[in-house]
Amino acid sequence: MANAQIRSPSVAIIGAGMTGILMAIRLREAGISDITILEKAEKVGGTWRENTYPGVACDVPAHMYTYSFRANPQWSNRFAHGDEIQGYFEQVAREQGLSEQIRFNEALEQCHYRDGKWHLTTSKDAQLVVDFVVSATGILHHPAYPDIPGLESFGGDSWHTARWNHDVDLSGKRVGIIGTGSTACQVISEISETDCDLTVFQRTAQWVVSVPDKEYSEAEKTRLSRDPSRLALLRRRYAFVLRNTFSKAVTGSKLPHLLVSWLAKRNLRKNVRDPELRAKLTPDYPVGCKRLIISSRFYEAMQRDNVHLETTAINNISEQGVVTVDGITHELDVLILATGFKPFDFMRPMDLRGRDGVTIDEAWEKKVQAYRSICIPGFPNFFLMLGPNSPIGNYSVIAMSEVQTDYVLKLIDLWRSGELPTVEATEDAKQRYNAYLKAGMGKTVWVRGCQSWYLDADGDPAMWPYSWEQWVHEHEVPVLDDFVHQPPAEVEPLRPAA
Ligand code: NA7
Repeated sequence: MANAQIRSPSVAIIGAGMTGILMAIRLREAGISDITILEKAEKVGGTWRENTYPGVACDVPAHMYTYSFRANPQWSNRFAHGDEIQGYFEQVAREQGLSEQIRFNEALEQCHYRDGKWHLTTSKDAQLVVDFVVSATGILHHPAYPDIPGLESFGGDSWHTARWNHDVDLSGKRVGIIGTGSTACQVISEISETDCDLTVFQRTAQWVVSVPDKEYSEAEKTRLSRDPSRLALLRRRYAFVLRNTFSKAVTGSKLPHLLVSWLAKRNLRKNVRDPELRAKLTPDYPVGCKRLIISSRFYEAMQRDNVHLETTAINNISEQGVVTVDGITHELDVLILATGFKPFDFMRPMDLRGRDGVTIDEAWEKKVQAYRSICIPGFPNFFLMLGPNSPIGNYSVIAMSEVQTDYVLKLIDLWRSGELPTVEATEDAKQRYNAYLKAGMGKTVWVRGCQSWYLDADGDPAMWPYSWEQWVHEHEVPVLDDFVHQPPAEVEPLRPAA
């Protein structure tokens, strides 16, 4: 922006995952150097550091799942494996000299707004006072443990997929897995190839589209590194296909939905021959209502001799294993919980208080909402990255973070130039924005009769119901009228930047 800068901000970024790294890079490019990054763990990577289960991979093509400014011609596969993605983020952080700037093993515990500043207390009891806080804590970050009676009484080994226990060798063991979401499908595809005896406890069948993986040969990688335009073209092609198929299919476009539905149904028909198994694997809701599963291996895995599909509901868990409502105990040595995450927890349990000591729980008592997913009225100069109604789904979350990061930088620029005394969306703007979102929800597939992690407590999808293009367009220029303009009493008068 061309505005003269009269203030220079200090910024704390919470989390050194994909978004935190990106935000730090962009802030520095904008000439902001007073940046503190707090990371609760011992290394960067966020979700890719935490999810190390067998078969972990990104179901968005790797060349799209990269920062736009840091292409990677070296991806081994179309769908990159988790450890390779983790390596990519570590490398970017190293290249950018960020690793030295990140305060590892230091979580943010308290974050209070008073006297026009954010006052932070970390797990190491350190105190920080900053102008801006960016919460880059990720969406799928808090494991959801199932509320099944007797879970703690299980006598074997048990863990959530996001806390994989690598000390236990599954071979020769009776293994049970609860869940059939994207994570479970990857785990099942991988561990079914070992000699464990695997029982899959499915509560709801899933639609699966098969997109084959592909290994890039050394020659292809060399061609891609020598010719950046080839790499850029590959990225654009994937982005085009995803936007015009999966993304449109879920937000109400008929033709893309027909196409994706056809792909999912054909995959099931063609690849599961046994009619009884096929019936059990057939969902009773429209394709895309739950997050679509991308896998060319899942159905094959489900037909292996050592894999059993159990669709009778679970009654409880006993010391021996899983007890279904028909009274049968499925005896197990290992129980894996592929039961997903709590997507509405965001930065919690951090003690976050905005203006007048209002806690985030109070602000979100009725509903988890934000203005443009990012700004929460009453929480000035606080940005929630990938907040409620970000366009998550079958598209690259990195692309989303890049759009949101640019938008946040524009807001910070308005503060630097003095056009905004603080960056705080008005309550009215938040309500109008959420009414606009709600108006679009009716035509999306997420409200067509299924339960999923997309839905909040009121059954409203916390998703973006319009097109990707519209979302990008709406983040290009901040609407000044949507922000508080009267400097609150506690904000210091403007002073020139040092
Ligand atoms: P998901 O997609 O939330 O899947 C969780 C799975 O666990 C799903 O099949 C659930 O069945 C099942 N589940 C959860 N609780 C229970 C209980 N109590 N009993 C039986 N089954 C249960 O999580 P994932 O980790 O697979 O994927 C999350 C996202 O990560 C994914 O969408 C990608 O964006 C990456 P349900 O369908 O609710 O009946």
